[in-house]
Order: sequence, then structure tokens, then C-alpha cells
Amino acid sequence: MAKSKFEYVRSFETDDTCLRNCYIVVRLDGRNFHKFAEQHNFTKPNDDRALGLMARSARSIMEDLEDIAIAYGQSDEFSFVFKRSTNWFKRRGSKLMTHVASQFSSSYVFYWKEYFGEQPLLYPPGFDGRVVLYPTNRNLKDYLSWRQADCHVNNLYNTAFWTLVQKGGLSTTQAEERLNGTLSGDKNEMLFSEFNINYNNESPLHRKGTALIWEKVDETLTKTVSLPKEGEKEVTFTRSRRKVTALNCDLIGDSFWEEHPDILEEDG
Ligand code: DGT
Ligand code: MG
Ligand code: MG
Ligand code: MG
Ligand code: MG
Repeated sequence: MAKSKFEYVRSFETDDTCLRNCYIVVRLDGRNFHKFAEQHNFTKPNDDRALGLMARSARSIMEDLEDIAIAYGQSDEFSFVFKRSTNWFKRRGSKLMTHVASQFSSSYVFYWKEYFGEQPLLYPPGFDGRVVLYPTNRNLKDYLSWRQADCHVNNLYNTAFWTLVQKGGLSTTQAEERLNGTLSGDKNEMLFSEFNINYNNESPLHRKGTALIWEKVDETLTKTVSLPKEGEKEVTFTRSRRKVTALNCDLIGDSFWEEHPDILEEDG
């Protein structure tokens, strides 16, 4: 077909190809979830239904989109790490980011009822997205460590804060004043000596967030085959399949990376 005279407008599109060899990280964050959490009666400081729904939506991203090596989420955010060698959507940043954001949002709504039951979704939630490139394995590990350290700092604060309010009978203003200027050691000590709470025994989901990785699982299947001489026969065979697995473990130390050497690709 002959090109129309309007065709030239295509040349206004700008190139947003992500630099080769870099890990492409897409991070999503819930829009105004402070309000969303209040309006949907999220429990404080952590709502396991909300965290479960975030992880379920992230799993659908891993399963539906190509080449995600690991995803990590906490609170109202999730980061998706594309393999550094991915050529999905020709590494176009806007395509990658918008596919992740829109699929995540629709999954969040789609699976809402599985996690919140009869509690209605009051309005359509949104998620912002950004793309960041990391050129080395060290940078990528430090990125994930940064997000997990953020999870830890916020969760320790929130645990201390809501314990003072819910168990200590303080007002929210009093709890805020009480925690003003405290270091993490002080918060740990306060929880332990005043409320008999050992922070390290709190739920790993809340302290560590959720990492989603691919794991190989062997599954045994039975199939009925029809053979010319023997007729119908049952055969059993095993095949190995990739499956998304959720972990609530430490990503900051080396042991996670030693136990899962397939996640990262060699620095070039
Ligand atoms: P933004 O991201 O700038 O549009 O604004 P927000 O309000 O989403 O702020 P952000 O992302 O920095 O903080 C996440 C908010 O979500 C935070 O105010 C607490 C809320 N939130 C996340 N998870 C939970 C939860 O499990 N329980 C409760 N009660 N609130 C939660
Ligand atoms: Mg924010
Ligand atoms: Mg947010
Ligand atoms: Mg957030
Ligand atoms: Mg199209």
C-alpha cells in the first residue's frame, strides 16, 4: 500500500531502547496507597491479604511476560528484573514498562476477590512504573538490597509504632513522639523489654518482603498410549518444568545468590 502523506508523523517517535548488557528493572508502586489502604480497611501495619494479592499479581507477570529472572516486592511496590540478555520488545523501555504496569493492574483487580472475599473493591487502583538499568551484578544485587533494607526499616518502625498504639495504649501522636530519634536497636529493645516481642521472630513475609524466582520441578505424569502390538498401555514419565516460587528470605547476604546461581548472568 502506498504511504499516506501523514506517514511522516512516525518520525516524531523517539528511541527508548535500553542499553545492551544491562539488567532492566521495572519498579511499580501503588498510586496513593495510603488512602487506598485506609478505604479498604487494610490491617496495620501489615495486611496479609494485600501482600498476597500483590504477590499473586506479580506471579502472573512472571508467567505471562518473557524473560523476568527475579521479582521482589514489599508494601505497595514490586520490582521486576529482566534478564540482561533479553530482547523482549526489542528492549524498548516504554513497551516493557507499560506492559508490566497494565498487566499488573488488571491482575490486581482480577484476583481481588480471591484475597478480599466479600469486601468490595471501591475504585480502580493504579500503579506508576519506572525503568532503571543496572550494568553489573553488584549494582543489581545492591538495588535489591536497597529495596529489602527499605522493607526492613519501614517494617521495624511500623511494628514498633502500632505495638505502642495497639498494645501500649498510646495515641498515634504519643507513639510518634516516643519513636522520634530512636535507632533500630532502641526499637528492638523496646519491643522486647516492654512487649515481650522478639522482632526477629516476626513473620518473614513482613520483615523480608517477597522474592519470586523460577525453580525447576520434576513432575511425574502418566499417559495412556496405544501401541500396535500391545494395545493400550499406561506409561509413566517425568519431565522437568519451570515454576514460580515465592521466598521470604534475605537477599542482602551472599548465601541467597550462592544457592541460586542461575538468576544472574555473568558480567560480560
Ligand atoms: P504514592 O506512591 O506517592 O502515590 O503514595 P502512597 O500513599 O502509595 O505512598 P507510598 O508508596 O510511599 O507508601 C505506601 C503506602 O501504602 C503507605 O502509606 C502504607 C500503605 N500500605 C502498604 N501496605 C500496607 C499494609 O499492608 N497495611 C496498611 N495498613 N497499609 C499499607
Ligand atoms: Mg511514593
Ligand atoms: Mg505508593
Ligand atoms: Mg510504596
Ligand atoms: Mg499493537
